[in-house]
Formats: sequence, structure tokens, C-alpha cells
Amino acid sequence: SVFENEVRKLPLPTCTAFGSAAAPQAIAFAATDRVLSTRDSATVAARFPQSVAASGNVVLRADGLAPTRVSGKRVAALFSGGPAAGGHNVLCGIKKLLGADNTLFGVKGGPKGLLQGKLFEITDADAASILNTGGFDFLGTDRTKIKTAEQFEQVKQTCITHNLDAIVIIGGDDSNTNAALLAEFLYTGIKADGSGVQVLGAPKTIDGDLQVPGLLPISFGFDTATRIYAELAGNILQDTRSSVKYWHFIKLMGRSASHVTLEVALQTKPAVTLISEEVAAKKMSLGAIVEQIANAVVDRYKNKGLKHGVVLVPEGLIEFIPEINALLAELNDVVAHHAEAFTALPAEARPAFVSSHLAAANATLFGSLPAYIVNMLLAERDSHGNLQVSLIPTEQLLSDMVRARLVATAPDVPFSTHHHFFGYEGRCGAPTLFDAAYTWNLGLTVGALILAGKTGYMASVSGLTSGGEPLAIPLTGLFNVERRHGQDEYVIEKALVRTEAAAMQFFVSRRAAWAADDCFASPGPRQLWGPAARQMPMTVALNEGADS
Ligand code: FBP
Repeated sequence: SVFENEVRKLPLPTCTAFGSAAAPQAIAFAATDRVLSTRDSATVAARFPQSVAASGNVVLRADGLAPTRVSGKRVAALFSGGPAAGGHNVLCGIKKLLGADNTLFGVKGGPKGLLQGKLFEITDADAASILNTGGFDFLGTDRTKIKTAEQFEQVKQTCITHNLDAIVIIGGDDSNTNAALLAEFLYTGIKADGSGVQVLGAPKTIDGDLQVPGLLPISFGFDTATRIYAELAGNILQDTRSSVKYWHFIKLMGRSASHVTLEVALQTKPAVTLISEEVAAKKMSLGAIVEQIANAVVDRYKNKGLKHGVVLVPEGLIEFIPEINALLAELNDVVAHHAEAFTALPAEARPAFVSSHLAAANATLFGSLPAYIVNMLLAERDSHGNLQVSLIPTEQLLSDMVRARLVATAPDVPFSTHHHFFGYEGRCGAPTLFDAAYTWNLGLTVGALILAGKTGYMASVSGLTSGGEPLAIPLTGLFNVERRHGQDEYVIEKALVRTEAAAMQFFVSRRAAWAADDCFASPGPRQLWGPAARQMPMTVALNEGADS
């Protein structure tokens, strides 16, 4: 189609480190003066001795073109977790850098496909057909966490069967943790000559919570998703200003951090935006949040006669409300301690059973929640132990509670509502120019790391406003140890919205004006050409020090 042809022609800026844009070449890497550490570095070094000894947790940067051409490498790449726009370009970048004298395989169906050895060779024609397309459908993806000894052996078997030299995991924080565990496990003794298999990561997630200050400004997929949500939210802001009768409650995806919601708020300026991290920092109760929204509804009506507005709700909010978090912690314990009795009960009997084991304050809060929330709080967690927040209708909960409050305190204020959840529609759109170029360069960086024989690193491109600089971040330098399900687990801490960060401060200084009257912006569809196409995410630009 015409659209497809035009998208294929999207200019993809290439970091100068790779030489010419038309024929990017392998690069050498050198140590920077940045050594990563966390509070648990000593424990991590003991668990990952080979990786830490090799990298010293030192960040690497490009150091000129590679002195010799490496050939004959066999590399397998997979997607892990939720889709994010630009994943296909990572594959194209790797393929381009590896060239015809190395082989790139795609792993079908995510980490599970790696366990099952579902590999196929990616050809130049494949790469040409997926360049600049959204989605992860070329390979597929899943959320299998590689954790048991048997699973690690299965991966080893796949490496041996396909004579692999390297594995690339394109994923978020949990997936990159898996990459580091595999890098250590496969460090030596896998191939006939006693050598190991390299494992590299690429930073993906629309949630934007995989960031390393000064080294990794954002994960890929965030820009595309937030521009799609901003277009949709902008359309609703324009609609409700036209029909002047509805309050729209919009839940925005982002499992934990509120980066997506903050970005969409900056792009569209709605009346009310909740930021989970601020709710936690200010220890706000559910009642206090409801009061804040209700006050905006009342003030807009009484001061300006406005019966409409938009409320942005981050998907992960519920877990950040301290009293709900405390309830969830006790709930998880109760369900774990009484697992047999709990699972034997029919679904409708479970809330009462759980409630009878809760402390009084938690039981009261639990009892005050509507059934549609209670059922989700008791629902099964995903394979990483996460509450499935995308299935919890927080937007409905808040609007129901605001309505109840208005009925009791301001019955004359009109309040008609609609509810939306923008999530899946943002993950697979054709990548923005930012994501297309970013992922292409991430792919080139991963390819260069493979040819340079590196393992246990996550690729990054920093200096996004000034041409881009390929970097390699040692994954072990990011790890902390967390106690989960009675065991120590190595985790990359999610980068949450920092309430003191420039982007948040920008929002805080303007939100009262956005609440008082209609000040919204409707940014329209994402642009592939022209000045708007070159705009980077506002949160990233502000946090990186761009002018407000
Ligand atoms: P990743 O962290 O794997 O990229 O996934 C992010 C996300 O889109 C979250 O925003 C959302 O909560 C979750 O995936 C939904 O998961 P699923 O696709 O399994 O419904």
C-alpha cells in the first residue's frame, strides 16, 4: 500500500560511530569511567562471578571501527514480554551489522520458544519486509520466566543443537534479568572448544520504567505508545469540550511506574492527572484521591460552569495507594498460608474466607471495595508474580467513588461519566521516527557487541539529542537483591517517576491551571516527517535538561 511504501522510506539516522549510514560497520568498545554499583553489589558479585570479573561492572562506549571483521557467528534473537513498537527494527539493525558472513536466527514465541528450540533463519528479505513495522508478530513473544535448573539446561541444549554463539533478549527489566542469569550460566563450556555463549539484552517496554540515569534515557516503545494515547486522549478532550456534558476517566497502561501517564498529561493537559509515585510519596488514601477529583469536578462547575473534564489514571495506581498496598501484602500472605483451603473454595466464597483472616483495618477496606475490584485482587498473578493491573478497572472504581461523594456532598453538581482504558492499542503501532531510529541503532549496537565478543551487557544509545552514542551497560551493575516468595531474587529496580524530576515539576507547576479551566492540547496523529516527527518524548526532553 502507499502507506507501507512511505513508512519503509522513513529516514533512519545512524549513530556516526558506525561509519556510514548506508553500510554501518562493526565497532570496538572501550571502558568509560562509569562503574555501576548498587547496595547489593557484593552479593551480586558472588552470584555472578564470571560476568562481574569480565566486565568489572564498567560501562562501555564505542571506540572507533572494529580492527578486524568477525565472521561465522550464529546468533538467536527473541522478544520477551509485552510488545513495543520498534522491536522489528532491533532485529533489522542486528541483521545489518552481522552482515552476510554471520547468521541471525529468530526464536519463535519468546523465551518459551528458546526452551523448545524453535529457531529459524532470518533472511535479508525478511528484514526488508519488517523494517519500520510495529508489533512483535514476526517472531511472537511470551512471558515465560526462565528460572528452574531444568529450563537453564533446556536453553543450553538449544545452544548446542543450533551451535549458537550468542542469544539476544529483547525485553524489559525482568527479561534483562533473565539475560544476565543466562550470560553467567552460559559463560563457558558450552561449545566443543570449551567456549561459552554470549547473551545480550535490548531495553524494551512501553512502560518506560527501564532507565539508567545518564546511560539509558528511555526504553523503546514508550514514545510510540504515548503518542498514540496522547492522540486518543486529545480527541476525547476535544470531544468533551464540544459536547460539554461528560467526565471521562481514562486509565493508561504502565504496570507500575506512571511515566506513560505523565507523558500523556504533558502532551494533552487534562483537568486531573494522578501520578502513582506522588500518591505513594504523599501517603494518600483512596478517600483523599477521590476527594481531589471531586473537588476539581465541583470547582470547575461552580467557578466556570463546566460539566465536563478528563481524568488520567495510571494503570498501576492501586498498588501505590499505601492502605491498598498494605491490604495486598496481607492478602497475599493469607492466600499463601491457606492456599489449599482457598483454592478448594468456589470463587464467590473466597472474599469472605480471606476477609475472615485479615486484620480489622484491612478487612474494613476490603469490605468497602466493589466486587469487580475484590475479584481482581484475588485473581491469579502472572508468571513473574505481578498483580494483573491492566485487568483492574481502577478508572471505574474512582468514578463510582467520586459519584458517591458528590451525591453526599454536592448533589447539585452534574456528573455524567465514561470510562476508557488505553493500553493494547498503543503497543504495536508503526514506530514513531524516534522509536524507529532508536531501535535501529540499538540493533546495530547489539550486533557490534556480539562481534566484539561481549556478554552480559544491555545495549543503549544515549545522547539522543546530539546524534546518539552507542553504549553497553553491564547488567550485573544494575542488580539489587529482593526477597520474593521466600527466596532471594536478582532484580533490576524499576525506574519510577521521581517527584523531584524536571518533567514532574513542570507538570506540578501547571496542573492547577489545567484543572481550573479547559487548557487542553490535542496533538493529533503521530507524524513521520516534519518538525513534530523529531520531537522526543517530553518527559525525556525535560529530564535530560531541554528548555521548557
Ligand atoms: P512489558 O513490561 O513486558 O513490556 O509489558 C508492559 C505491559 O504492556 C504493561 O504496561 C501491562 O500492564 C502489561 O504489559 C500487560 O500484559 P499482558 O500483555 O500480559 O496483558
